[in-house]
Amino acid sequence: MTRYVKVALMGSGYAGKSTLIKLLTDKTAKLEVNYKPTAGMDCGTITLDDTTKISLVEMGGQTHFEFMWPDLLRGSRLVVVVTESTPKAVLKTRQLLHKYKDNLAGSQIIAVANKQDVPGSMKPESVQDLLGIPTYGMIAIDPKQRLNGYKMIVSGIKNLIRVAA
Ligand SMILES: Nc1nc2c(ncn2[C@@H]2O[C@H](COP(=O)(O)OP(=O)(O)O)[C@@H](O)[C@H]2O)c(=O)[nH]1
Ligand SMILES: [Mg+2]
Repeated sequence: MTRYVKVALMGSGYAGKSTLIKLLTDKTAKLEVNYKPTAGMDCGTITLDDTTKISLVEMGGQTHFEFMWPDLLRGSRLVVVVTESTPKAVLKTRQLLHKYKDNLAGSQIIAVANKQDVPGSMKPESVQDLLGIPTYGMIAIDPKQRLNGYKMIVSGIKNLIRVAA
C-alpha cells in the first residue's frame, strides 16, 4: 500500500510556489511561464520510494484564498514556506508565519528563499535570521536546481519518518 506524506507550500502570491511544484514534479526543462495566480490550491506528487509518495499541496497565496489555509495546513507533516528574497517580501512572510503560528504548531517548517537570481535578494542565511526557521536558497525557474529542491524536501521528510519510526 502506498502512503502519502502531505507537504504544504505556503507563502504570498508570486513567491514561486507553483514554479517549485513544477520544478520538483515535471520532467519539462522549460519552467519560465507567464504568471498565473493559483486559484485556491495546486498539487503535485514526488515518489520517494516503493511505498511512500510525497503530496505537494500549494496553498493559493492571494489574500482572498487565505481562508482555506487552516484546512490545507491540517495534516501536513512538513510546511515549506516559500518567499521572494527582497527584504520587503521576507518581512511580509515573517508576518504570515506569525499569523498562522497556531496552525503551524504541529508541523516541521522550512523556508525557501526563492528568486536568488533577482538583484538585491537577501542571502538565505539572512532570510533565516529574520524568519527563525531553516532556510534554503532557491531559483525555482532554473531546472539545474531540481536536485537541490528535491533533496531539501526529501531530507525534511526522511527526518520526520525517522522520528516517527
Ligand atoms: N526570476 C525568477 N522568477 C521566478 C522564480 N521562481 C518563480 N519565478 C516567477 O515568479 C512568478 C510567480 O511564480 P509562481 O510560481 O506562479 O508563484 P506562486 O504564486 O507562489 O505560485 C512567475 O512568473 C515565475 O516564473 C525564480 O527563482 N526567479
Ligand atoms: Mg501558485
